[in-house]
Amino acid sequence: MSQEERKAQMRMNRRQLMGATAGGAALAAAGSAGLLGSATPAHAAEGHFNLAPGELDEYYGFWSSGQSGEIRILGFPSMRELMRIPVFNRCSATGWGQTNESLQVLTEGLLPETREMLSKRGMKTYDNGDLHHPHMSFTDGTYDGRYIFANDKANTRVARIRCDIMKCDKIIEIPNAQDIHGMRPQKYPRTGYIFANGEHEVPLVNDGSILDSPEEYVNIFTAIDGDEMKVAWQVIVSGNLDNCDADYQGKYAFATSYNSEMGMNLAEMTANETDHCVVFNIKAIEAAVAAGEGQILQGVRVLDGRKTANSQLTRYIPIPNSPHGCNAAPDKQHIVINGKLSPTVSVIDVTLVDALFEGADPRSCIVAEPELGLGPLHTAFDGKGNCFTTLFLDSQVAKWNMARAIEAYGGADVDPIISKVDVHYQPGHNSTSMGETAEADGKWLISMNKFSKDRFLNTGPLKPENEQLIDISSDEMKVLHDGPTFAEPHDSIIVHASKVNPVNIYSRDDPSWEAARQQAAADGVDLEDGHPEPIRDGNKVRVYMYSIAPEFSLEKFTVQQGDEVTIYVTNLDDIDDVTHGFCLSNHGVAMEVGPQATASITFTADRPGVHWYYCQWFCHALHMEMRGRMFVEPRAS
Ligand code: RUQ
Ligand code: CUA
Repeated sequence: MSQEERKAQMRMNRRQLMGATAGGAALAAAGSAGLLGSATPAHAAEGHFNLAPGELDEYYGFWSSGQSGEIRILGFPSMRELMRIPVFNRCSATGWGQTNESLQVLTEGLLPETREMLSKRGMKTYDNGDLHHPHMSFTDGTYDGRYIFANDKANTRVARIRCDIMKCDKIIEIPNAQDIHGMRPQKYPRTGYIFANGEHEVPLVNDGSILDSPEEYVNIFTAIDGDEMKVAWQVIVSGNLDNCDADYQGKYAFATSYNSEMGMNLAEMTANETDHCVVFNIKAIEAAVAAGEGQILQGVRVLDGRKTANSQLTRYIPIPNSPHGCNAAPDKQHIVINGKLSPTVSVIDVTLVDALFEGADPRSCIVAEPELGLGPLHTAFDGKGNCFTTLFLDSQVAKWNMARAIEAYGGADVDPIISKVDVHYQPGHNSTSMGETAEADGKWLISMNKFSKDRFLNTGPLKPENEQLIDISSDEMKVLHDGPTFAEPHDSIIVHASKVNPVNIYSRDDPSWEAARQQAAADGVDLEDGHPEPIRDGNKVRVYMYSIAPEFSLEKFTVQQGDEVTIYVTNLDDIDDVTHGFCLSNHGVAMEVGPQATASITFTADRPGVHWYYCQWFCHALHMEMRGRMFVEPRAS
């Protein structure tokens, strides 16, 4: 039978079964309901979060997962988890961290010394991460639906997620820095740069020649070119960097900095009454890079922006005390710096920042410093002049008015605080709907609480976080919903669904499997036709098959014990929601193959015998029958 006849027969089987069996009919119906559903306008009136079955959310929530290393997509405000995007973690379901395509993403941006260290441990890449901050790319001050960027505090990396397919396509390890914490995209004119804070200070060439000499440690602020996913430049700073944000003018980036003492233990780190917000002057930095100033270290231009350098690259604004969150308001004019150990937040007016670079007192750009309560960590905005600050120690969110805070700082007898609401318990980040863009809409606030204690059934010593949905459409904030989540969503963004337009099936031209395409071409194989026999190349064997529900094009193939086998599966189904999988029994081999995608996986076949492979993604009424055999011939002794 020719390839074309074989495919025609497989498609025929599929159609008959889809039409004839109850399971098939149900599957087909589910597919079309999905299509209709996405065409139905989402409706979520204010206060309307308890969606009826089939009703769609008004927003996407992109949630970090902290030490789980992934990104989660939630429907918002229903708070239903829709999807997980593996990034820095290893994912059993999708094969992320095992497929050749994901390993390319996970390994190509590693530093050479990291690769060497890991290979000595038999590893290709890290399999953990600590993903704190997911943020979408911007154009003209609002989300543009291209990418999500996210940091890995654990292994000093920055990742990019493509929003068309909701998969990670680039990860880079940041040289010279240690532990990327705060991370934000440039808001204007577009992203552009991704600003990434190196939190933990280390010797600038951290090769063991300097150890316990903290006075020689530095912190590094990094700008990444988000289009190329390459480091553009780095600036050495004084003090640890915590969170950051960019202005709406494209001129400055701001980073909170604690431990101006450069202490090595808690007492030393918290000794000073004030620390800093560091301002980075993007034009001045770009000019210094163009002029070849500074030094090249690990292939990156590194400039000196320390306090002692007295350069035009940075300014250090004194802020009480160990500030944490750094949030640009949608009024495009104010940056809120959250005091953490100080009960205050400090408000910077960006229109007064130019003067700092002309010699003005660094504090002259502070236009408000309201006292809100204990432990202010992060602030979100409603786009109507109000701000919402989490108070970690008080377990509250404070709603306060920016204009009134500025008047009060000027001496007027007004109270900027509008109301407070109890949250359960110890809130860290918070986000409002569209709140980190110029299109903040003032409908919803999520308070991401670090402790849930008694709010849910007891799950043993390890308890979920509690994310609380709060209606902010009126002065009085209303907690409407408790949402448990596993370790440990730090941060989230709430993006109007109109900004995000993922595809339903892959394009066959997708760059994700370019390496597979090239290998197939070199082997004279068309990925969409597969190949009836394994292609042998020494002890390397390549097996090409395609799938059309509920069949793989190969029902069996044979390799020799000890062969390094690569399986390429191309999913020829082009219907929404028909993902297949390839799972090889007793080999620890499994992957997702999306509709119209090619995915591949490489392993050593070292177990003589018969090994079934099966589709591990429920795709069809005859999904259980979607399987085949790998024969492994014993090595001749
Ligand atoms: S931080 S709880 Cu990693 Cu975003 Cu403030
Ligand atoms: Cu294909 Cu299950």
